[in-house]
Amino acid sequence: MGVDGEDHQTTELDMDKIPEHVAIIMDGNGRWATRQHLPRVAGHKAGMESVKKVAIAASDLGVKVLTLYAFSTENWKRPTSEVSYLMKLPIRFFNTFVPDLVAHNVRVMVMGHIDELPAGTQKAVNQAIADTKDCDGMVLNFALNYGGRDELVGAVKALGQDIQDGKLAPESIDEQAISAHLMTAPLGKLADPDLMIRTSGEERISNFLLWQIAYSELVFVDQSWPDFDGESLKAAISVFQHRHRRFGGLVNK
Ligand code: V07
Repeated sequence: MGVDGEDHQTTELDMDKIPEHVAIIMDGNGRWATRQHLPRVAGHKAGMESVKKVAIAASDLGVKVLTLYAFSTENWKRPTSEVSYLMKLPIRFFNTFVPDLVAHNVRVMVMGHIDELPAGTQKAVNQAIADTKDCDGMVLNFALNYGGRDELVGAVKALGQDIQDGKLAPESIDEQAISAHLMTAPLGKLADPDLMIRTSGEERISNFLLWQIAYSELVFVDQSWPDFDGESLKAAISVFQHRHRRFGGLVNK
């Protein structure tokens, strides 16, 4: 409770030090639901509402890329009923939220193996991408059927193929060549998150972005994803702003 008697926080941010790329592991939807005796899918539904709120809040703060871990390559191991519910969320998201995104000039991008998703889900994802393609504000980048190690396997395969085809010499493989073969390559100089947030108290990366977080600030928050809102995002950005970034002592971006 603040001195003004209102039950809200007001985090003061340095608007000149807003992280350009924020990545979030949206954990705790199932636990949030179970805690209130609801089925796990109710947590995923509530989680989607958080996606909408947090995306607009990030865009309003001037974040340039917001990457959200929506579905991992390991999530297929969950019960079939939960997986099929999750697979419908991009459709629901598309039907209810794309006009709002366009109004906020937000562009949807997706990284991951979209080709392995149900046809209707692929269609909704591609529609969201197509309908927002002219937006030049924040990029809302969904990691969908994505795995960090799988992404690196793909990059190594592509580099190996380039060598076999005589297009690349092994000695010319450098960090830039690897980055160029990752799923974040379309983000260009914004490919690496400045800030990675994980909700729900777990302090792990769980095969989300691996290469790209080499110098990211990691912020773990106890709130479940359905409870995370614009104010929570500001609080995490405030933590980020109080860290001293050293980039391995090499550069000072
Ligand atoms: C999903 C809601 C957020 C909490 C975590 C899991 C459940 C948005 C999307 C989405 C993905 C691609 C796209 C448009 C929307 C989504 C899945 C799960 C599988 F183009 N939320 N959300 N996709 N959850």
